[in-house]
Amino acid sequence: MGLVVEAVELRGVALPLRRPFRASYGTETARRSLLIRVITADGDGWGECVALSEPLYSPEYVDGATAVIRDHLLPRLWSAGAITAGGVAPALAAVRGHPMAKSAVEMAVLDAELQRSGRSLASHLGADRTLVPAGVSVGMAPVAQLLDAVAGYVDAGYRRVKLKIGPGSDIEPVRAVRERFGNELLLQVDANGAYRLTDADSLAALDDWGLLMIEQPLAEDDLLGHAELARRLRTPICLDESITSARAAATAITLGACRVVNIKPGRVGGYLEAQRVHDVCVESGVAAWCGGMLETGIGRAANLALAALPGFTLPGDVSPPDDYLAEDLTPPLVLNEGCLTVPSGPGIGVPILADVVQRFTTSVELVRAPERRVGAGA
Ligand code: NPG
Repeated sequence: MGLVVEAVELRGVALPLRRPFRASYGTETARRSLLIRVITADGDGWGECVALSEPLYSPEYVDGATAVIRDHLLPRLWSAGAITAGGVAPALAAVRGHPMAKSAVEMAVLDAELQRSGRSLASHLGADRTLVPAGVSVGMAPVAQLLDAVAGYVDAGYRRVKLKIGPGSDIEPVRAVRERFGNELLLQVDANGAYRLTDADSLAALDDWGLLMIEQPLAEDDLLGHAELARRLRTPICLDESITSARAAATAITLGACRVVNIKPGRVGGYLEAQRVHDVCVESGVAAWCGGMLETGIGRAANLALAALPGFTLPGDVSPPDDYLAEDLTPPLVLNEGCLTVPSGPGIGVPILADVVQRFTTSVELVRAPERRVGAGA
């Protein structure tokens, strides 16, 4: 039975980061984020929109996502009447793009639906384990600082380390980390599309350093370039930004553009599409792992549920938010021997700390569903 959403709260929050996070697309010093709360007669559900404050990772950004949800997605949600989580994407499909905004709305409906039935997101998605190994993503930094950061993560027990790279900042940090920590460390790099195919020779120099993969070396629309690069590198190519849907994943894999896929629910329009991307990877024998977007504990808890599916065969960017947020919106997710426990409570499965949410709120807007005519049905 569908849920009747009575109102949706759009809440902007700004959470200080413990340290700036630098990647080839820019530097974040605080995590501005948008929380969605759907209010239904059967209880509430929460979602988190992972768009950044500026459109630097992808075209979406927090203020744009807020406007799209309010002005274009919610009217379609109201028109759909009583809705199931599986019905959200079809109801919103007429709106082009905006996967992060759509994902947040679907996540909130999914949370409400699962809370109502007492089922966890992990079991709903098909998780087959209760612990997931955690990798950590280290922002760009001068080499001495980078080595200190990696040392801390190795001591903390992380199962693999990912370095952000870009032209002019690639071989040197990789060599420094390998020389200091040896070949046993599971190490990978992420370029966020900063290279061109003409850089193939300098990327091939990374082949000597035993990397698990190089993530998104070229532009997101350059699948043929990635396929060509794959023929010229020994290091496996992983795609992130290019994988916008299960269909895009199937195309990239068929073209030989990647041997590994980073799955991020926000980037593909929701957890249900993320599950389908996972299925494509499993059917094609391609390794997958769960990406991260500096989520609060709300989004991260949901990511842990996804990361517990059987096709997630590599450690994901699922470090506990405590690592990068000065304060989190949920009780801490804890790293234990390099693993995190998959939340097992109903829905997203973690409590939300209302007082902390309140303290970091920068804006709140309650959008009510239009009055339904009596007898018009749900
Ligand atoms: O642990 O969430 C994390 C960070 C992982 O590097 C990470 N994310 O390009 O994948 C990325 C990057 C990112 C962060 C992208 C924030 C967009 C927003």
